[in-house]
Amino acid sequence: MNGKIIRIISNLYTVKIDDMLYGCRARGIFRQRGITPLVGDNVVIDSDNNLIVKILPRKNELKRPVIANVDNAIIVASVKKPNLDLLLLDKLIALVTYNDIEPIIVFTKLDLLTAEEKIEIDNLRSYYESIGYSVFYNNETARIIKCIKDKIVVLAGQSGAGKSTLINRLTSKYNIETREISEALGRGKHTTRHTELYDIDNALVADTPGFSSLDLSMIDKEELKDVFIEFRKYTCKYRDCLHNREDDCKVKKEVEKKEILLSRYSNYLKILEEIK
Ligand SMILES: Nc1nc2c(ncn2[C@@H]2O[C@H](COP(=O)(O)OP(=O)(O)OP(=O)(O)O)[C@@H](O)[C@H]2O)c(=O)[nH]1
Ligand SMILES: [Mg+2]
Ligand SMILES: [Zn+2]
Repeated sequence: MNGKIIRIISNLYTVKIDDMLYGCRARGIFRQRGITPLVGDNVVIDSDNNLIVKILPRKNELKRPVIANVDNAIIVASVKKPNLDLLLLDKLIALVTYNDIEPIIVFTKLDLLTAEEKIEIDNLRSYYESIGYSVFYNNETARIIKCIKDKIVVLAGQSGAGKSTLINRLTSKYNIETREISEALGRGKHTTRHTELYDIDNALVADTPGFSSLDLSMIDKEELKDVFIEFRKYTCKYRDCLHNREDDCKVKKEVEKKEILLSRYSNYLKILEEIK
C-alpha cells in the first residue's frame, strides 16, 4: 500500500493512506544504508507488519523544517505587529523560488490598519499578483484552502506573523497553541524531530517556528536576478547584467517608469550586496 509520512516521533512513523493513519516502523535496511525517512515521503508499507518497506524518489528535500516533496511555501507576512517587512518578504520569495518551491503570499493583521494603510497593502497585493504570485489576506480561508488542495505546504515567516493562527483559521481540527513553538524554541532537537503535517482538506501543511534572520549566501550573485521573476523578461545590453551599475540596463529603466516596484528593486540590490 502507498501512503505518505505525516509525522515522525523518534522511530515511529505515522503514515497516511487515504483517510486512515498507520503507525509504522521502518525496515532495518534503511538505517543500515543511512537512509532516513522524512515527513512528506511517499512510502510503500507492509500493512500486516506495520512496516515501511520502500521510500519513493523525492522531488525535493527541505532542511528547515526537514520535509520532503514540498510543493508550496505560504509566506506569512503581517502588516502590523510586527510591522510589514518587505525586505524579509522578498528574501523569502527569493529563497523559496531558488528551491523550486512555489510561493504563496498571505498577509495577516489587516484588521489593525486604518483605511488608508489598507489601500497601500491592496496596491502591494496587486503588484505581487501582477508578476504572477498567488496573494491572499488571512481571512480568505476558502480561497487559500482551494489554492493548496492536494499539496504539501510549509509555512514561513517572522515570529509572531500569525502562522499558527492561520492554520487554526483554516481548520478547527487541531487548535494549535499560538506562539507555542517560538516560546519553546531553543533550537532543540525536539522541534525538528516533531515536524508534523496538518491535514487541511487534503492539503498537508507544516507549521514552522519563526525566525529573525535569513541566510541567502547559497545563492550566487548571478543567480539572484533570476529569482526576482519580473526581471526575467527584460534583456539588457550586457547578457550578464546584474541590473546594478551597468549602463543600458532595462530593469533600471522599468524601475524609473514605475513598472517594477521600487521596493522590489532596492531589496534586490540589498540582497545582492549581502551575498557578494
Ligand atoms: N489582530 C490580529 N492578530 C492576529 C492575526 N493573526 C494572528 N494574530 C495574533 O498574533 C499573535 C502571533 O500569532 P501566532 O500565530 O502565534 O504567530 P506565529 O507566526 O505562529 O509565531 P511563531 O510561532 O513565534 O513563529 C497571536 O497573538 C495571534 O492571536 C490577525 O489577523 N489579526
Ligand atoms: Mg507559531
Ligand atoms: Zn540590467
